Amino acid sequence: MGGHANAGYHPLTTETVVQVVAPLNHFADVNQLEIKEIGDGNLNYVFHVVEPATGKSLIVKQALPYAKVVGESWPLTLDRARIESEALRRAAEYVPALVPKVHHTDERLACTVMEDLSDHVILRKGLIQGQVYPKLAEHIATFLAQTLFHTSDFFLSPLDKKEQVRAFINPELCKITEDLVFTDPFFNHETNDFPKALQSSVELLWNDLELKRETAKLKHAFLTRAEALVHGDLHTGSIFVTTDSTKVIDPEFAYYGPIAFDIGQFFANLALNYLSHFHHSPDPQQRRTFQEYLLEVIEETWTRFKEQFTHLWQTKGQDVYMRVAGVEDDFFERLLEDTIGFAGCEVIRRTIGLAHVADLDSISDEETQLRLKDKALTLGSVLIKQRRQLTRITHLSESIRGVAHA
Ligand code: SR1
Ligand code: MG
Repeated sequence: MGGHANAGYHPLTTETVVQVVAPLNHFADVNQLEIKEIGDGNLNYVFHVVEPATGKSLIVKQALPYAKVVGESWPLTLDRARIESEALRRAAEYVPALVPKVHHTDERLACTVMEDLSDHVILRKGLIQGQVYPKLAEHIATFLAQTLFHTSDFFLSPLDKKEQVRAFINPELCKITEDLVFTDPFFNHETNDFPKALQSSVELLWNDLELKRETAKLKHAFLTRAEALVHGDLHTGSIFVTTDSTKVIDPEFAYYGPIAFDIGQFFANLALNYLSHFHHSPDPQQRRTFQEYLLEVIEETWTRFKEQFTHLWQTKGQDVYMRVAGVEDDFFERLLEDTIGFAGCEVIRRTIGLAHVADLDSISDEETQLRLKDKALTLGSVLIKQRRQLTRITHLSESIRGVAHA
């Protein structure tokens, strides 16, 4: 259960991290390292280890036996370090350029030593600043198509697939998502966090029976549909970027779940960024251009994902039904519907749940922040309830545009 440390586990400090990196022979002189704790996430320590003389560097990420964002009162399994490191290695089999290289895993200390990506920025930060990343859609589409296809029953034998399901059982991290994404925001729960002035909109949502019935279906899919090894937390804070490089990080929530969940989370975070540009881009022309760019990323990601997944389906598909006319169309039809539904849940939880996004929370003007959060709730609700009518990816863009500019 959560919180129980492995024998020999101890939280690392800037003084003791050297014991982890020394045996790797990566640095010329481990007595000359500069080490800083730079973790700004919710759950882990992240140490940046640099050797100034050679310019070499590494990241040491260690799981704590509790959620850092809440404190020691929220125990959390250290097994998530193993899950993260194995998920990164699994992804590297298909998309080595799109994940950080793992140098070493220490199960006793629940830590992973990996490539330093300090020359990249967190995508969320870049997007808030209005930066355009021309390769983003292509890279994320590739990441999604390759990792999801190759870990699914479309590619693996049923026996191998079930071995993988077993290896990636991640009940405690899944429970966080079940609660924080699919349950708490839809009820009057103590983990929720929203401004008082949003109370009436939130109560409308809590009293919306149709919304709850539809969200229940999406939660059930998350609980039961072991389709592929999903990243499980693919928001824009889990992606590092430069103009021509993209690296997906932090798959500690990875488990066998619905393929649509990763795609939906990515789209939701782009939609939240879209809304936030009513504040972050005061110039109307610049704002319009940037917001349209975000919708292009959504559309291009879906189109490229579908193309690549289709190619893999046709060239590497293992199941006999994959060659039956119409099966592939049925798959993509349901995938888009679920993607839009999961995106709606993510938009709502990032607005009124426990874990928010800087895109909206960094807006200093309270009235603007409130207005945009209200729009986010409307958008989330529309996506969940109308997902069956949104049968093309352009319908998703139109919904975002429509709610944002209403
Ligand atoms: C207590 S963890 C809160 C959130 O942070 C992670 O990145 C996940 O998104 C989780 O829901
Ligand atoms: Mg994370």
